[in-house]
Amino acid sequence: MVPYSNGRRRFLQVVGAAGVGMFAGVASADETDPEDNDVEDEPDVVVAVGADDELAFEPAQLPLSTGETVEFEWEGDGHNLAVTYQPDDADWDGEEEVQDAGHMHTHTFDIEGWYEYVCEPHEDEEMIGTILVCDIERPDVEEEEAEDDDVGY
Ligand SMILES: [Cu+2]
Repeated sequence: MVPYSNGRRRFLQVVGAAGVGMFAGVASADETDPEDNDVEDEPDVVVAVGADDELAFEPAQLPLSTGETVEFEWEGDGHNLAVTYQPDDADWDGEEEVQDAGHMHTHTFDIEGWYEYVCEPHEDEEMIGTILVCDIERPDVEEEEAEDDDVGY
């Protein structure tokens, strides 16, 4: 998984931030989207959809351990999430309808493999995301100082 080492460091930072957000969410416990009431788990990772008016998913490349839950949070208007590739036995529907800021879509990735998705209104602007789900334990990088090499994803 060497090609993903940078992504994984970044991923761990995202998870840390998500953890803090989750805690705040529990404290206030007020935002419940009725459309997402089949959520099985608290999210492990949050992916921003169209943050800062960028036509992008952030992070756009996401390594996951099998069984982790991702919450996609619309931070800009006019985006959808069409799944263009996933493993044969996976059943991710994505979010076909174009949605605006504030919308959330949650999915738990139980099937190992490679996933690709696009925002159809902005596919030409390369608003594309990929997720690699594999059954590898997340390494404990607590004392490993992440070198801040700027890989411009
Ligand atoms: Cu878009």
